[in-house]
Amino acid sequence: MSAAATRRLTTAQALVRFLAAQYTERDGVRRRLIAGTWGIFGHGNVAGIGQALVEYADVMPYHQGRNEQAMVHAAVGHARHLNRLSAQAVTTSIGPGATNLVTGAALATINRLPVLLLPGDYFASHAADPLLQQLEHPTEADVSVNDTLRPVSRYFDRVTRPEALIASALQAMRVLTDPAETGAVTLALPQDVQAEAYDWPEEFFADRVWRVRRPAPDPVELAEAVRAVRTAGRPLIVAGGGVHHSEAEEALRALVDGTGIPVASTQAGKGALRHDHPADLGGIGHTGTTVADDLARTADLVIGVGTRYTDFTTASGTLFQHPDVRFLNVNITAFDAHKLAARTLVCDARTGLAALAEGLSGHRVDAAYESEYRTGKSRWDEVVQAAYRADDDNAVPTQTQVLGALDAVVGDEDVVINAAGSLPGDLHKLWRARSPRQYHLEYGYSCMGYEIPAALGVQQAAPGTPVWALVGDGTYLMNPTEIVTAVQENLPVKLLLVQNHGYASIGGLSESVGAERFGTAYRHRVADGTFTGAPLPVDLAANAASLGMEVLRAKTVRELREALRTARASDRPTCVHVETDPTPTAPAAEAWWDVPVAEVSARAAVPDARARYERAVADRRRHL
Ligand SMILES: Cc1ncc(C[n+]2csc(CCOP(=O)(O)OP(=O)(O)O)c2C)c(N)n1
Ligand SMILES: [Mg+2]
Repeated sequence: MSAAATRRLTTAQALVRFLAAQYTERDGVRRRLIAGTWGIFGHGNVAGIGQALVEYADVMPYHQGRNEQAMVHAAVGHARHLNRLSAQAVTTSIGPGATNLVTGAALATINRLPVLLLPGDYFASHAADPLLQQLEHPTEADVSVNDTLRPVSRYFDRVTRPEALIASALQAMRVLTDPAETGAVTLALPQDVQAEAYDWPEEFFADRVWRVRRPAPDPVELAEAVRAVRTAGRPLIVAGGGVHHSEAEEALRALVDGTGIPVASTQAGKGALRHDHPADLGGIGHTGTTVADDLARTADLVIGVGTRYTDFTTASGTLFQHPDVRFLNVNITAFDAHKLAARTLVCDARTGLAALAEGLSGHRVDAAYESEYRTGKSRWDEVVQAAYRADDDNAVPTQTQVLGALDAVVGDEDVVINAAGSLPGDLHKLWRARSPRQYHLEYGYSCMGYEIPAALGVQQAAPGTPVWALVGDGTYLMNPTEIVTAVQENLPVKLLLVQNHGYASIGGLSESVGAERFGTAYRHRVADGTFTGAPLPVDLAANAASLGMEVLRAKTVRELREALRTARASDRPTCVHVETDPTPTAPAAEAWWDVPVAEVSARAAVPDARARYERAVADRRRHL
């Protein structure tokens, strides 16, 4: 009997070799599962994974990031743009490099997007504790700072012996490619184990294909779902991110064309239908459109497709007000399908929508209902036009005029990325999504600083596509570092930097809850101790230029349009810097958002805000 073939490699070499041989497959299309590895090196990974990456540079592309959190954002942007069919890995040192991953991991897991995290960890041997940057836990000796990644990871293991990698790496790939379980996956890698050699079975390195499944609906659930839709008078579809992850946009359109059921979308779902489809009502909830929210208030059947029903979508439990409203949730994750005591259809979105369309053949909503929402939709189109319109081309633009200018220059293929500030609300209400991949809002975690690194990941996933990162000044200041990476990697991302000297979003929120805009403006401190002096003399355009970007400063609507056109055509990373007129031109919120107001206070601003709060909270319903 001959001994099975083995290969003697370090644990780190074996992992990199293994990752380079993993593939996903869905609908007959095969892709690299781990398309590349981002890394910042320190003593926790330089001699292990770092050495392995140079050894296998021919099969595992390496990208040099500036900040660990940002590397995760880049990987997440990449995975989202490719509908979760390809991910990237992120390797870090031990200690601060590793804990810098936590925010990115939370973002990935909350948004159900895959990323493989490879932080360095303490010596498995504990030979020379405490090593540099090691947490010495006085009572739990196996705990390291990497344990902070457990609650934000969908799979976590610390690989304390080389051969333990085999089972762990396979489980990690299973979770990354499971559409119901995916999120951040962490393999913490003790430093000594990374460098240790082992005789690996050759089969470990063979090409391996992970089929991303499309589970079909249960026939009983399907029959009940069809009956529920057939008997509903005012059905409304809420399209969430799952529609995109499943590439269910055409199946959704076919269902809607057949039945006339209108579609409102969450931040993650926007673009599920093209904006000019007669049944597309735009965004729903706190940042929704009038037509979508009016229909939501009166819907008797809400059909959630691939949605988590966050508080923005449900207006913190106040939106769905029909006395007999019922929910039908199509979701691959039973956890989400059961929300709001819904009737469930636990399956892949595309498969489920196609099955529903078949079961509903010949069924159509009332003509009166269709004409009601079509009228509402055309009224809303006028609201968008008004918010976008600039009567004076030589004036400083308002924020909605900035969006109007961008709307005028983008094509169907452009990708617009945003995550936090006042832009997400304006975009959700106003943006006219022209293709399924265009509207890239990270609103599961709404993490300031996601936009620029995510643009790098999207650009890597879609070379040649114009990719725009929209960032406020606060967001820019939080995480501009990956501009340097864009320059290094020749990624011609476009940065639209909106300067309004602070947190317009939180300022407005603060005012509405009696907190008097405290700590939300970027202004000098004055004699009375308040930040009410002149705006700070920061020049973010000069800052972006200093990091290597081409920078265009737009002072008027006309200059902005010109700058956006130039940026779009440029093959260099380009920043368009625009100062905005703070006059609000966005339509007001149609629905509530629960931010509790102080019940007692000596300050005059609070009692009115609290009274408004109590009136609003009285509308909350529990759907049981
Ligand atoms: C990492 C992080 N910290 C804090 C917040 C809370 N927050 C949400 S929006 C915002 C201000 C954003 O400011 P800016 O980017 O200038 O946008 P603007 O509100 O002015 O439109 C803050 C602090 C957040 N979402 N993410
Ligand atoms: Mg701002």
